[in-house]
Formats: sequence, C-alpha cells, structure tokens
Amino acid sequence: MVTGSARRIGGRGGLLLVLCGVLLQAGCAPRPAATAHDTPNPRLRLALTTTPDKPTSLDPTRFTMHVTGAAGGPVKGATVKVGLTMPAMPMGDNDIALHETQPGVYTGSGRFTMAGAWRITATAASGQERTTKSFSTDVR
Ligand SMILES: [Cu+2]
Repeated sequence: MVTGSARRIGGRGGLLLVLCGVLLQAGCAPRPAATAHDTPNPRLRLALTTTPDKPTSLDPTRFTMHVTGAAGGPVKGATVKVGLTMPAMPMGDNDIALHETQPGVYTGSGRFTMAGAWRITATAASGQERTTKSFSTDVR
C-alpha cells in the first residue's frame, strides 16, 4: 500500500504560488498623468507599458501602446508616437514613432537620457480621431 505517502502535498506550496503571483503583478508601469495638453477621446483609448517597467537612463526602453476604440476592439492602422520630456528642465525633442506589430498594438524603442522624473506624451491619430495622453515614469 502506498496511499499514505501521498497525503498533504500542496497546502503550503499552493500558498507560496499565490504570493509570488501577487508580487509579480506589483510592477510599475507608466502612470497616467493628465496635463493641460491631454485631449481624451473615448473613441481612441491609449494604454502604455514600458519594458522594463522601470526604465534605466541611457539603456533602450521599449514602448508598447494598446490602442482601442469605443467598443474595446483594437484600432488598426493608426499613427502613434510618444514624446519624452522632463517636467523639470528642457531636454530637447525625443519623439519616437511606434509601429503596429499586432492589430492595435504599436511598439518602438528609445532612450531616456538621464535619471529622474519623465513625462511620456503619447499621441494617436486614426481617420478623423485624435488623442493626446500623458504618462509619468521615474527613470533610474
Ligand atoms: Cu533632464
């Protein structure tokens, strides 16, 4: 008989798996940070993530923008870019065009040129629709 040895595998291991899942979700994607330049458009919604979540100055950062319409579906064929500025000082133009890599998903890479608080100003255009949305991120 071997049934006895199989008891109670799992209890504690299952709890550890749950804790790890919670920690993995606690990343720090760029936070929406509305400015006077923002022009919210319910027919052109923008959601941004960066890779890595917390960018490092001078290393490449990948920008991934999900563009969705009023019904939540992907918006294909849009023109999407992000501009990187620092609220605290002039840093010149740092515009990055994003290219559609999956339906409604636009990606591109660029560099933050110093550590500190940066603003990411995203603009998208599709047909007659336009939108501008600002995000903030802390670069180390
Ligand atoms: Cu600066």
